[in-house]
Amino acid sequence: MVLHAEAGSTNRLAAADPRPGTVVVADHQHAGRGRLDRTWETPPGTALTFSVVVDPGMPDARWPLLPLVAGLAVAGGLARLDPARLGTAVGLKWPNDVLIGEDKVAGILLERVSARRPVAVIGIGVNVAMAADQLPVPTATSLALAGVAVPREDVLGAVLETLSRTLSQVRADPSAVLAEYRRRCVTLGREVNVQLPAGEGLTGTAESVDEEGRLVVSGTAVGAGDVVHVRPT
Ligand code: BT5
Repeated sequence: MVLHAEAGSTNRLAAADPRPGTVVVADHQHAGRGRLDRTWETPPGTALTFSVVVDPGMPDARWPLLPLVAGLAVAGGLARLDPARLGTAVGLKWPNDVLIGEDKVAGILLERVSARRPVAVIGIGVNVAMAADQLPVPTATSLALAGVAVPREDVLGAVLETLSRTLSQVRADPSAVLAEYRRRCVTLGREVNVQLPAGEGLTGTAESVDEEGRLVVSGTAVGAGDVVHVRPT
């Protein structure tokens, strides 16, 4: 475990020396990255920002499951911190935005890095202690705002534990992990608008998550894209 008082992006640091098992934590991250060149913003002292290097030990064909696995692990780790408040309140927006109610409490950036063999750098940001006026965007929330006051170390411990367990499970029985994912995924059954990587949009009902981890929207399987929940169906 490498702990930095301050870092630009823990994903960048981890990717620079991607040894499986490495965990890079920043007390404050000042140039956090989201997907597609977006930014991840966290005021000092309020968030957990870290990256884990993982050798998934899975064939390439199963790599698309990893973002879902990471999301499920983070959601499960947060739920365990306070089962009464968070047990069922923590949901996943496909593929891996971690929500409390409709708002994002944690984000995940998973990157494939080629070392001796390809490894995954899994970057995780959890909004732990932000007050309402510290939220970077109106669609964000924090554990504190959900009534859960917990030290960041406890969040790190819980998430690392569920991540390691969920990775072992997916190697042994991917279908069982996908079944658990579907139970946590609040996108299913909703009307959604998906912004596809090529730029076009797709609107329809999120019907299922298939065995490859793709979201099926009104009959079309989508492997990557940004989902907006339009309204409950
Ligand atoms: C993500 O991207 O959600 C991935 C975030 C990953 C952050 C971790 S922190 C440790 C590691 N090191 C890094 O550099 N990154 C990882 P995406 O789905 O693209 O969401 C980004 C969008 O979420 C932004 O454009 C904002 O709208 C919003 N956002 C930014 N900061 C946020 C926050 N703290 N909480 C909730 N939403 C936020």
